[in-house]
Amino acid sequence: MPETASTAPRCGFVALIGAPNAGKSTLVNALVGAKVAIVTHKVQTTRALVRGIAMEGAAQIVLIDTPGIFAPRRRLDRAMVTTAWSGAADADLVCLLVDARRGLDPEIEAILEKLAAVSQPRVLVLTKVDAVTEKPKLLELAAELNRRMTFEATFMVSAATGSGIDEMRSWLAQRVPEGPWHYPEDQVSDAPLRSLAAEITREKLTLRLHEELPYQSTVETTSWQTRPDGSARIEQTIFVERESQRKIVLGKGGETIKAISMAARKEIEEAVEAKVHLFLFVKVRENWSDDPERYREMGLEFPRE
Ligand SMILES: Nc1nc2c(ncn2[C@@H]2O[C@H](COP(=O)(O)OP(=O)(O)OP(=O)(O)O)[C@@H](O)[C@H]2O)c(=O)[nH]1
Ligand SMILES: [Mg+2]
Repeated sequence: MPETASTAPRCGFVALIGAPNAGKSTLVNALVGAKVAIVTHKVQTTRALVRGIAMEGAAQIVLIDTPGIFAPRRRLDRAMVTTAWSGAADADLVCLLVDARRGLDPEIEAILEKLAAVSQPRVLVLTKVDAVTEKPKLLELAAELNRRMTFEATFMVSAATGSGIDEMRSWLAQRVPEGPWHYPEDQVSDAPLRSLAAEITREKLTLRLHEELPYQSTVETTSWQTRPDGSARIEQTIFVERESQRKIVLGKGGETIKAISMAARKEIEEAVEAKVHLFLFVKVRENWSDDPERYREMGLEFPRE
């Protein structure tokens, strides 16, 4: 290959879409090689677009993590699903992620139907292949999906074992268009640290209280001060909808919030590479999921109805 062809910079936007819990955020983190998006075992973890930046040779791959696509009911659901599709519409390439264990179910069918109207080139990614023991099943699923829709390529990946991740990154690096990088080479995400910090706390909250509440809570960073010794003093507010939920978040004698705070602080410290003093406040805001201000904070468009 002539030298210019391999060294000319390339840069492109690659959207990852799929049903809730398909493994989108986990795959973005694996491709980037750093945690830029939060992950939980719960559906509807990701709420707004998160961009993770992967570098491979002369290529910068900007991965757009999107909220899962499902039949929305509530206002927040609608905002999330609209955002997911807008992520696809703005990308150079769209990757459809399908949890290999689940296969082609009505939820995926509905996504395929809408995806047909998206004009960008498509790539199929079967995720969590480590969890599928019968390999012929994977091939069958890939063949079936390829019969249903044209994909430029099909990948079978496991973020858990790392299988298929390097191949996918290399392929994307070749495939994104030639052009200057959009971000500095060492940047892994476009999210400001204050939103990453809020997301980390939301992840810990969700992991800790998944049975009791989390969908109706949201976290905002309200203050961030760098102290003379280089440490950060961060205040965050957790919004819940009822007094009973506030009590759950606090826990007996404040035990629960303390545990959440400790886990979040540790991870925020890693992200900002500095000592962190984290102060969490829990506020009851009855209809926060109908409040436009909360959507702005999350980076979501507020659905009018
Ligand atoms: N076994 C296995 N589990 C995985 C793999 N990738 C993701 N998971 C798990 O699947 C669950 C969902 O992962 P996420 O990355 O949060 O999924 P998502 O598609 O971003 O979900 P939403 O943001 O809710 O739409 C988590 O419990 C992950 O640990 C994988 O390669 N193998
Ligand atoms: Mg996600």
